[in-house]
Amino acid sequence: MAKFYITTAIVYANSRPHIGHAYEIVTTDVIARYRRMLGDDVYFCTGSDEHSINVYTKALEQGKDPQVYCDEMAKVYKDLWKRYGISNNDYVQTTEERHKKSVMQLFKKCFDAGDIYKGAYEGHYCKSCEAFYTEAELDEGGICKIHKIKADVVKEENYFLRLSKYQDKLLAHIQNNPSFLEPETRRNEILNMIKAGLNDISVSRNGQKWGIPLNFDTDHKVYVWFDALINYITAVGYASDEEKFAKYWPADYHIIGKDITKFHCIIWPIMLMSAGVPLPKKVFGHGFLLNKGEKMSKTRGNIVDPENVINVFGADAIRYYFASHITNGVDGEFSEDAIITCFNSYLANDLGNLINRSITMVEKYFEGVVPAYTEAAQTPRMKEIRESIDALATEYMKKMDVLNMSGALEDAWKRVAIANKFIDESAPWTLAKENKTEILGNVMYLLLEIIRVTSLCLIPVIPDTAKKIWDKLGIQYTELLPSFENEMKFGKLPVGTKVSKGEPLFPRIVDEEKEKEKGKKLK
Ligand code: ME8
Repeated sequence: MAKFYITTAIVYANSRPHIGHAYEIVTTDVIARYRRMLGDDVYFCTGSDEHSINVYTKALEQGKDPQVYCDEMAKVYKDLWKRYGISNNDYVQTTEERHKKSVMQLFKKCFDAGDIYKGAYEGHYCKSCEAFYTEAELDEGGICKIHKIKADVVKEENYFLRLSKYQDKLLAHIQNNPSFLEPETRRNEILNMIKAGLNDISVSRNGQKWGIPLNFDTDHKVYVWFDALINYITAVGYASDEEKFAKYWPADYHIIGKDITKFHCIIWPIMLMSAGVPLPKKVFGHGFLLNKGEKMSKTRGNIVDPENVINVFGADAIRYYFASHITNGVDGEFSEDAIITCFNSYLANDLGNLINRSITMVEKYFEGVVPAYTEAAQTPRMKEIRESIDALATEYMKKMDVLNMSGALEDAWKRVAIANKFIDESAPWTLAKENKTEILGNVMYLLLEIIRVTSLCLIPVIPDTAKKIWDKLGIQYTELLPSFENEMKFGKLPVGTKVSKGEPLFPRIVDEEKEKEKGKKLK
């Protein structure tokens, strides 16, 4: 059993959930569930980034104790992720004791290695990015390029980490390990940054009230990014559980947004190199969800609330949309119209209708009992379809293995399209009239097999619905299929099984606004 450790970024605790957070955690969940399905020992972790000064300020504004506020916000996220069907094994809050211990240990290792020194910082600091910037990195007038706010001018005595010392080593690592940082565009950005030269960075802030104090100089708090990145090792037992740490570290995947690649691919690996901890195997910087082509931001007032979205559409529609309609690695579009169209056409029409029509016919022509497939009645077209079923597992896994979920689902949907077309091509109603029972049995068996293999491909994406499909097919599966490739082979559906149509799985989503508009036009 291989271990597989996967993480998302940890969210700033002062912000309410954002649809971009939901996108990141859903796509990570799909990968985690995929690996679990294949039998890996998966550890999937997410969490809250709580030592930002913005968290402290927000808590005080609301008249709350910062820790109480952090716990409340963590609960908001945990409850929401449950509704999204997220299967994380752990949730790290950076104010937890286990995390403080882990931060202190890593800080000390870097210090003992001679890589942390006291110096004076004079420059800019964007509160929203929680990042230090040189003037050249900001827009004119010292404006942060990301948040469009004026960065603070800071003059502080801080502790610095020697990024410069590790510049060549990091460059060589990324050049020699192309899979360390994906996709390619992110990799090139980071390689260029390293080649341009790395400056040492502050890893402590002086005189702040909130954060983890340095135990040898308590006026200083650990810089929030240095603190937050360490969550990835805290979760698997760094400084608290050696056995667990040896088992799960290094992480197989850090899934993060493209805006924070620099922290994960420059600062984080150097912290680990300095402390003598192995580097994660891969950092994947996904794209951003845009709202009708525009970046979502507070100033534009176009941030989509994932709580509203799940209230309206339910988890299946959103999970399927994220996995199938957004190409991992590039920016994607989020709109309610796109979700409705995707759900209605891919799930309700393509798959839902296929299931309904096929089972209705098996009930009508074979009293609901799965008929035998006979070689004698096999036509060349049937043979082709059989072969395309057999080829699906390899195609699907090849894409899932490189995080191309949309490609993997596209391959499955090609089979769904084949099946829908095959109903019309083979006209089962005529075969029934002409008493061509063997041929009709083969047609039905092929349709049911396509439904079955599609449901297996859906285990990581919409697991509860995959189970409902098995109920309709009268078969028992689990989400754990170490022999996935074998189960995907044509012919695994037992002959004689009783199918049942039951309730439709994907009732079409009606866009009430549009229906009203149509009504108006008709009048
Ligand atoms: O950056 N589309 O937290 P965060 C897709 N605490 N993803 C988006 C997005 C969008 N529109 N907006 C944000 C932080 N994200 C730090 C991380 S990790 C040690 C510390 C993604 O709450 C973003 O890229 O601002 C990041 O990966 C995650 O949401 C959390 O963002």
